[in-house]
Parts: sequence; C-alpha cells; structure tokens
Amino acid sequence: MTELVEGNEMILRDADRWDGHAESLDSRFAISMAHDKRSIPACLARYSANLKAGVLFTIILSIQAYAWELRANAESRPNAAPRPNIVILYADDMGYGDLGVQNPDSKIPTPNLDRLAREGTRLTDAHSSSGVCTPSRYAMLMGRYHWRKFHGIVNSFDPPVLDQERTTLAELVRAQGYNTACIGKWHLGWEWAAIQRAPGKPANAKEGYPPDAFDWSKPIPGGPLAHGFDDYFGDDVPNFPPYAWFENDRVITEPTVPLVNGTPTAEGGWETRPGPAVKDWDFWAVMPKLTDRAVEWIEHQNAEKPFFLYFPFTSPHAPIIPTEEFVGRSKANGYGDFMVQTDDAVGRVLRALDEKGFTDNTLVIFSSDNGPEQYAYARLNKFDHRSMGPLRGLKRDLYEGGHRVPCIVRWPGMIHKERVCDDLISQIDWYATIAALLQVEIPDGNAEDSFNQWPLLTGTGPGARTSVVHNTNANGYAIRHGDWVLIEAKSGAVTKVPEWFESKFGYSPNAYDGELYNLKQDLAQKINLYGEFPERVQELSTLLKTIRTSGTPR
Ligand SMILES: [Ca+2]
Ligand SMILES: [Ca+2]
Repeated sequence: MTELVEGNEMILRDADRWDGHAESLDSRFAISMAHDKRSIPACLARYSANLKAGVLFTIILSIQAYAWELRANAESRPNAAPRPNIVILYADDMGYGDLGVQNPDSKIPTPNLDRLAREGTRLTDAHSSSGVCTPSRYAMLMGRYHWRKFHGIVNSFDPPVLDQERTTLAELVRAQGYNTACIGKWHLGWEWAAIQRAPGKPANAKEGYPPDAFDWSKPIPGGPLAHGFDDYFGDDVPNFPPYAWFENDRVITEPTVPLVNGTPTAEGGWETRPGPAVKDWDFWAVMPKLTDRAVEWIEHQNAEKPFFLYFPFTSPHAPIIPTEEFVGRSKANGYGDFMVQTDDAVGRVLRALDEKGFTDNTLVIFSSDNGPEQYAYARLNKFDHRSMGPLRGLKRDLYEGGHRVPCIVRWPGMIHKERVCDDLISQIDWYATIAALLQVEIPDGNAEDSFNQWPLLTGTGPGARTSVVHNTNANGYAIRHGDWVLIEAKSGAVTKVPEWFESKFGYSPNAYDGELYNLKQDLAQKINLYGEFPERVQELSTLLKTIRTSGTPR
C-alpha cells in the first residue's frame, strides 16, 4: 500500500460513486485528506504535529490514539503505518436477509448491526469462500481459496487444516506487535492424536469416543495457539465433542460423560455429534459466555499495544438455543430470537470498544461464514421471513444464497459511514487488505488469492477483484466475473429445495449442463442463460480453469 488518498479530486470523483451518500462523508476525514496529497501515515503524522501545536481541539479525542501509536511506531519500527485494533466478528450460518438493514421485510430486529452499518460501510456483494464452516474460515485466515487444499468440514476429532508452513492472518499481525485472540468457534482442527490414549476410530461410531479415550489433563497441540493466537477461549465446535470449555490449549473441566441431549431446541434439530461431555453441560451458556469473555479480553487491552480479536460466533448456527432473555424478541421463530441474541452480542462488543475509548482506532469487520441452514425454507413458509433475502439458495449451495453474506466494515474517519458498496469482495481479501493497511509485505508463498481492497473500503479507488470462485463440494464449482456467474453443475443447489418454494417463486428445472445468470438483471437467479450465451459460458469456463490451475490472475 502506498498512496491511499490522492487528494481532493479523488474524494470528489469517488463521492459520485457512492449512490448519493457523498453527504455522509465523515467531515474530519474529508477535510484533512482534501488538503493533503499524502498517504495515510503522512496524514496521521500531520495530525500529530497539529496536536503538539495545540490546534484542532475538536478532533483531539478521536485521533489521540493514532498520535500515541505513531510515536511508539517511530521508535520501534522502520515505517509509521497506522496500527488500528482489528476485530473480526464472524456469525455462523447467518443469511443475507437476516441483517435487518438489508431486508426491508425482515421479521428480526438487528439494531446493533444496523448501527454498525450506519457507522460504516455495508458491502452487498461480499462472499465467503465456501458454503460451509471450516473451509470459509481457512480461506479467510490464510488469504487462499480453501479448494486449493480441501473441501469439507473438520469433523469430530479431525486434525488441523491450517498449514503449519504458511502464515495465518493472526501470525501476520502478531509479527507487527499485535495482541491476538480467538474467542469462539474454532472448527479448524487440533492434533487430538497427541492426547488420545489408544490410536484409531471409536469402536462404536454411533456412540463416538468414550470420555476416557483421551487424556484431558494434557495440552492439545495444533489449535489456535499454534497458528498465531496468543489466547483462545471457546468450546471449539459447539455441536461437536468434546462438550467442554477450552482455555488456550487445554480443556478447563474434564469431559467425563457421554453427551445426552435433553430439552428440545427452539427450532430445528440439535445437530450434535456423539462423544465426551462435561457433566451437566449447558449449551445455552455458550454464546453468553463467549461474549462475556470477548468483552473481558477487550477490557484488558490498552492503547499502548494494538490488538486483533477474532470472535467467531456459535450463533445463529444450530442448535438454535436462544436464552430466556431473547425468547419472543423476533417474529421469526426460535431462529429469529437466536439472531436477536447474535445481534446483541455484536452490541456488547461495540459497547466494550466504546467504553475503552477504542472505537475510533478500531477496524471492525462483521460477516458470516456461509448462508442460512435448511430450516430457512420452513421459516419462510411459516413466518414469512427470508433468511436468504432476495437470493436463491442456502448454506452449501453454489447459488448466491450459499456464499453471498452480510458484510459490514467500520473504522470511523477512515471508512465512510452510511455507505452501501455494491462492488465484489471476498473474505479472502481481508488478508491482503490488512497487510496493505499495516504496510507489511505478504510473506512469499502466502495469501495468493487475496486482493488488497483498502482503496475500495476507503472509497479512494476501485475494487481490486473482478472474479471470485464459488465452491463447497469437490464436484461443483461456480465462477463469478463482473455481472455474470457460471455454475458448472446441473444445479447450484446442494441443500434440498422444497417443491413449494420452487413453484411459488418461479424456479423451473434446468435443461442444460450448467447454469448462467446475469446477476445485475437477475439477482434471484431465475433466468438461466446457459443455452443463449455459449460464448459467455466458454469464456467463464476458461477463466475458472485458469484460476484453478494457474492461480488468481492479477
Ligand atoms: Ca457455518
Ligand atoms: Ca465442542
């Protein structure tokens, strides 16, 4: 990253692109940048000088943290890049239409996410790498398509998928002096073999491993601490064994009993896998406890050292288990209530940042790892709420609903508030974007599919990405380029679609080998143009092959 801001002309030209949101430009940002044709660090240094001169009292509070950081950086680092705190909030299975501000007909209030969107930029064409959990997380933390390595999820007691020889996003920022933590759903595997008493699969697959199959007193290698996080707290995967709290690389309380599901969930199945559990394990405590710990971790940070918090939620993924406080708070069944609870967790994190005075120096990124789970069809039928919003498809699907996800970024004064950005972006891009922001080179052999989207996020330049590959299973790929998406499969659906849905919303069976849509004209993917535009199909197919075999073109 060099010249992020190129002066008044760029500001004005870009203002035209903001769909009438030019008036929402943060004046602090606009005024100072309009008179300063230098990079962000230079602008910040200028702020610092002004501070010393006792000028610009009105902005002192908001830029104090930058000035302190710059001084610290100047002493300890060769460059003086800004070092904002970075918070990634990652919902699990939250649909595009579950974000209130994005769905005028939503039955789920999301006031905290709506606030975040007002205070930042909402990206309407943002994608997870996969339609399921583990691969999307891998791709985001490695800046690399998951399908270059694997497709499915990490199952109970599977080994890690992150590459030991590569640099994760957490390792990248930790090398820049960040405190790092992962609090929440890990789901990227551990070296369970290191604590397993006898090798091999469980004797009875239906019952899973007995509690004494592992030595729970030992540390478990290969988890968050092995991949750049100073701290971990969570229960790894909430619906997989062990059902236990982890602190860093150990379970806090030994799981001594096999899991028994008791009370029904608020909606849908438990979706739990068999295996060891802590006695009287309380599923309902998971999201509240994770949120408590995330808030506490933020409270322990200070302005001297920047921090990176990766907070992958366990909600609104199944089991759908809103706590009492949230029951009945939506008009979209138990899931809606659990989504309200998810939004409340976002609010608690935002308040913690406010209370510590971190808000103005913190980049917050909110998104979801894939589209909504299968229950979304029944929810639509019974409660008239579209978790997938205007999109076709759900979790796992190659259709937009599988991977086009809610996405909000906020950094007051740096990223424009009240902006809606329709440019293409992938979660894979956070890696190169953050590297550019911190002015660090991406280590060789890393993040090969990641684009620096800092100019797009700040409105100082165009989006860096023209294509993105969509994939969940090994036998189905789709390629997006510009307004067009080609699905190289007979159907983009992996999750079963009920007949009533297809007939009610005008979807008909596909007569061709694949599907081609123009998303600008047909976001709902109803009109398959595969037969009508064979050259376009060929072009996109060739591009997909190139990206799969030769890498992402730059
Ligand atoms: Ca998920
Ligand atoms: Ca677990």
